Amino acid sequence: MVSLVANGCTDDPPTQSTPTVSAQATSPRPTTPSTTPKPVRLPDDAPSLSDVIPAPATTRAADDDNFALTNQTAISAPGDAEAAGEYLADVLRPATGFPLPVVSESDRADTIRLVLRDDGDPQDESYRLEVARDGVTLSAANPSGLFNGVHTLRQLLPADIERGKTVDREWALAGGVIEDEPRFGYRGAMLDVARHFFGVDVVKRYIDRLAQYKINYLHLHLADDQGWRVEIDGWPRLTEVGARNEVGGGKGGFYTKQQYREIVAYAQSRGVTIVPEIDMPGHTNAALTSYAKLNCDGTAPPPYTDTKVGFSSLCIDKKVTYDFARDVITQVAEMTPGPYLHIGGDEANSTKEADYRTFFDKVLPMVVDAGKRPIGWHEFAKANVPRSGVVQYWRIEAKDGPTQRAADGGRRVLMSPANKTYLDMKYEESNPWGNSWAGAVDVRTAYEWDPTQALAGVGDGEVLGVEAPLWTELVTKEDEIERMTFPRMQAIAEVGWSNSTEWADFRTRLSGQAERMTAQDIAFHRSPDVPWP
Ligand code: IFG
Repeated sequence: MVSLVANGCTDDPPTQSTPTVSAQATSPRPTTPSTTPKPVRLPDDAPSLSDVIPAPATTRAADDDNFALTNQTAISAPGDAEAAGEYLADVLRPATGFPLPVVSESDRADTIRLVLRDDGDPQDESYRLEVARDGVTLSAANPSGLFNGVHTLRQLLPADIERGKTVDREWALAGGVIEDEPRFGYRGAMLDVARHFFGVDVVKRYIDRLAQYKINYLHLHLADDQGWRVEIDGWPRLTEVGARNEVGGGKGGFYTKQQYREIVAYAQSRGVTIVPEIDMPGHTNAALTSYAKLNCDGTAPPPYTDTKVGFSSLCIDKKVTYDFARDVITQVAEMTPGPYLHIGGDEANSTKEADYRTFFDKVLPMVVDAGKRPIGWHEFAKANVPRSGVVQYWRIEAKDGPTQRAADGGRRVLMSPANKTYLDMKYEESNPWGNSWAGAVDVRTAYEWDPTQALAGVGDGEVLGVEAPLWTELVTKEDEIERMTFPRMQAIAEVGWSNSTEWADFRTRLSGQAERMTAQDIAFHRSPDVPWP
């Protein structure tokens, strides 16, 4: 924290000169100026409160109460508000070139105040953002609410704010009040780093781009038939051998424990929680090719770089399988501060039904013992999922008995119906790229659905939220991640956050995001169903 030093600063409205900001503690500046700051003209390209995606719960504009962001502006973010304050500074500094010190208190008029109320339900993500001529106040019950308010504040600045380099111009925020809270607590994305590996920098950029739309969970699919992507002590061949490939025979790769921790910490600094997935007992050829002893016949299969599914299984009857599972679960959990650990469970077509249940009866307690809530693809609902468990529904049918029964027994359901949320699907049939087994998923399809109406017997009380998975059999480069993700991610983000979803309004607001995405170098898909500028 630096404190703002009163060196020659006057109480007049902020000037353009850069104030001297020093780290010495000094007496706080004189109290707020006696005169009310002059009205601030809003730049033509400054968004209005109703342009925000996802749509806030309530917005009240105050046209003559705009706030000027200048090189005198400070961010006050005491105590647990500091992380969100630092994130706000990270967002604002590059394009403005302003120092924007993050201080513990400031009585200046031109301050952006982040205020934590202590009234709360730790799950409460709501926030109140008031923008006025004499200052901005963002208040929330929890840091998560402050992060949500910062994501909104970011969108109230002109798209130039996303340029990543200094733009010499006027910066101002439209005056008014936004009171907002999410419909669902879990609004997620998934990146499959097993089929094709993507390094730390790509994942960090993905996190930054997702966070701006209040996506608050990133599920990393860390292991599959084609690759094992995270270091596990005591099992070095998982990465020495299991990480050497990817679909198409590329060089693969993996995260050291340090790199995994770096991703987790970066996500936290943007208000995003990482959900690691180790898919078992199917989708395990990378582990099986790394350790012959994990195979029932003691023979390691060759590495696999094609795109079939359902052919691999851990050996259910061998003790070593459970030593392996325990070590992996324990070590991944230890590196993951978030509440969830995803245990996979999908397409175990080479595991007998009884063995499948035996496997999860032994392994699910390991996840709980590691202090995590287990998430599994919905097939694992056939096993004894603990009440803390989450069933992730991913198919296209409107009914699934085991999922419904699990929900009836108190488990939450994470909705990822492939025909609405799978980002590996083509947007339009005519796209030469993308999968099509779940049908084309264009922006309108990703937008016009209700997660509490999609699965029989899984309604409001059972749905934890939504998640949009990006499987990467066909995704090899970062610009393909961008194309498949944006702009469908904005649709999923609004389905997860907002109560009312009105396509005609959304598509107009979405077209307004083009300049922001371009400023962030996001190679988004210019969906024909959106009126792009
Ligand atoms: N199903 C498989 C994924 C991936 C996907 C591609 C799940 C849960 C098809 N499992 O979706 O590994 O191959 O669309």
